[in-house]
Amino acid sequence: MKTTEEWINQLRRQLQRANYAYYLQDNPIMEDEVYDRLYRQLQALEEQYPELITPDSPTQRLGGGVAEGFDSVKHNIPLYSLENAFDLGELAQWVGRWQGQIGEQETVEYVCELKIDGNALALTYENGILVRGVTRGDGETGEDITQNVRTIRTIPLRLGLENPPARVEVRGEAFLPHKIFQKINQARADKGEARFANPRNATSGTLRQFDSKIVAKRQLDFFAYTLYIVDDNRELNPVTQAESLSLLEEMGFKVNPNRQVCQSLKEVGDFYQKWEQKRGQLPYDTDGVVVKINSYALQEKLGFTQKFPRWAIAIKFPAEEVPTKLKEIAVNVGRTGAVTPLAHLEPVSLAGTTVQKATLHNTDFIAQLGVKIGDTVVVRKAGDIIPEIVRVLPELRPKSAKPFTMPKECPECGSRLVRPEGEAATRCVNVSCPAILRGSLVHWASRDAMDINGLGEKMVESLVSNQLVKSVADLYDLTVEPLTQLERVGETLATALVNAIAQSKEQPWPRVLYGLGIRYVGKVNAEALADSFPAVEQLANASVKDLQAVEGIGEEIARSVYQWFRIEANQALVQQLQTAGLNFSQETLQETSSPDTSQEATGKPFEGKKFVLTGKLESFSRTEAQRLIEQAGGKVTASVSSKTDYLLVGDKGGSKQKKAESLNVPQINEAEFKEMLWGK
Ligand code: 0OW
Repeated sequence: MKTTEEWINQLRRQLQRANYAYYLQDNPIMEDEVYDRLYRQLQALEEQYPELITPDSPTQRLGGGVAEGFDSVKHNIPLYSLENAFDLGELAQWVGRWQGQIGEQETVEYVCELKIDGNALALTYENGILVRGVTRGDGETGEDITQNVRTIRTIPLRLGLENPPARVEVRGEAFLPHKIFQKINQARADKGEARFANPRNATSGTLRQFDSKIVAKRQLDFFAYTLYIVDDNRELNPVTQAESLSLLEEMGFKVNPNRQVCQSLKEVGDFYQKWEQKRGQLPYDTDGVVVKINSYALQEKLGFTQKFPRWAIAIKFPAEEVPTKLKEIAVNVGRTGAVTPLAHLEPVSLAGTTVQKATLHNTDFIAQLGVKIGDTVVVRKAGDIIPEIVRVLPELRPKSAKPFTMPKECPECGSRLVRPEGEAATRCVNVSCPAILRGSLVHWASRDAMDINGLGEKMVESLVSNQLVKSVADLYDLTVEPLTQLERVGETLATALVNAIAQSKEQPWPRVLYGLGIRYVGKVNAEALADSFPAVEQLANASVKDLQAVEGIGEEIARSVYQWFRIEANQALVQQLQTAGLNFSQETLQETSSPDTSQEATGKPFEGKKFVLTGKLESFSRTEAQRLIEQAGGKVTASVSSKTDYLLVGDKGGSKQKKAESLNVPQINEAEFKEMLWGK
């Protein structure tokens, strides 16, 4: 029969193993409810026998009450900071500074570790039990936040060693993974609290919470990177940094796996460059690579300067956020007429590129930022490439700073700007505004629309500013001669461009529709609309309701299409383009003398057949059915039209059945579909 103590110890070991598997190996070994039941059993036993409670019991993670403050304590071993290098040249200089102190013949091995952008912590274990956790402070003294440190689940309360050394000092970085950071900020925003600027600030703000229950909820994480064994009979005696990192893992710590022993500076440089590119994929922030001489003997030989170890250095990644001066706010008129404020900045290097402009989105964003012309602002380059202004540094605001006011007239054509109610954007609505014209020409020629080579932004700019083109239709009246008058346009380029424009008349109706640039009508919607309305007249005469019946077309898009066709200038444009020979109707298959694609010719049961799917199918998903149809030579379109051959109806078919009935499109069920596909 087990004694109570044996039973309690067994429960503790089971729970500790479960915690390790769950938090450090992301590989749970028991269901949550099993863990909770064992946890409650342990709690009950410890309540009954409080004298049996030990500090490493899993029940002791969740600290006691709210601390009044934190004691300031002296580190047993100081926490050093790191000298910084900003590129590989400075790394070589670092080597040059200590190379003389070690024999030429000695081969130097390095350990490269990712520099986690969090908060350093100093942990002390006595006889394998965590007894203290301290913030870095100034390196000599820090704040005793033991009860908060105990809530960090990837910091073991007991070292996983059979007979642990008398004392062990561990250093590492507490941090918040991006996902957790975003959750914390969302929760704060929901409560109307200010967001943390970045995970590092959120980590230090959390570590210094007086209520450790809040800390526990924040789910901090921890990577260990330094181990000191303070013990006489040193069974464990790591002689390199690499060995210490492996030993820390054995003890039950999380050690960053993206580390590497390097035999040369070249390898160190490769490691740095690899992670400068890859770090964006990591679920936590890093701000560089820490390079350490691997051998402890060499570390001892080199020792420390006033502040840094001579045997370690941090090569920083280029900053993601930099301050710079906002010189001017100009406005840019986009293709749809939207007028967006654009910040002109003092050029600054940011993550490897020089940034001079950044979007300010709209006047609401400017108001929210509280930015003025002349301010110093912080620019960030998020994952995507467009730099963004994240905040103003008001303390650096010059007296000459002046507020931004949106112009009343369009800077391009002078017509009054409007701000449609309920919209954040201010816009120019003059369809012949050069900015709108430029935008519509670039869009018309773009890859997914008419795909006209040689008609990019530069050529468009020159055509418009030289008054050669006043609408998209004018493109089709261009001849070689006037083009050769343009700067840097010779006979060859002019001829190629005229031919490319002429060739674009072959593009099918869906591309022409997309090229018109109707608001909210993207590539997919254009295809769906062209499928449902195979000729422009049908589309132009369709009611909002008819338009909404098309798959994927909501009210907003339907209204935008309906209104577009009721604007004179647009109707005229369509006329001109039709006259120029552009396709404003979808050739139906039997009308064209297409190559013999009959079933006999290709042996595919659905060759040349057009299907529309509706309702849930029993034996296939939508995509599987679509693939089967395409493999059998058929095509699947979004909505029923007069050219649809079959409507495949799953359960609870929808509005498409009515449409099919009205257009006499045959409807088949799943069984019939299988029969057609595979015979009896
Ligand atoms: N942030 C880190 C990190 C690391 C110590 C030991 C010798 C000098 C610094 O990932 N991987 N390794 C060390 O090594 N320090 C690190 O961070 C330091 C702690 C304090 C200042 C830096 O953030």
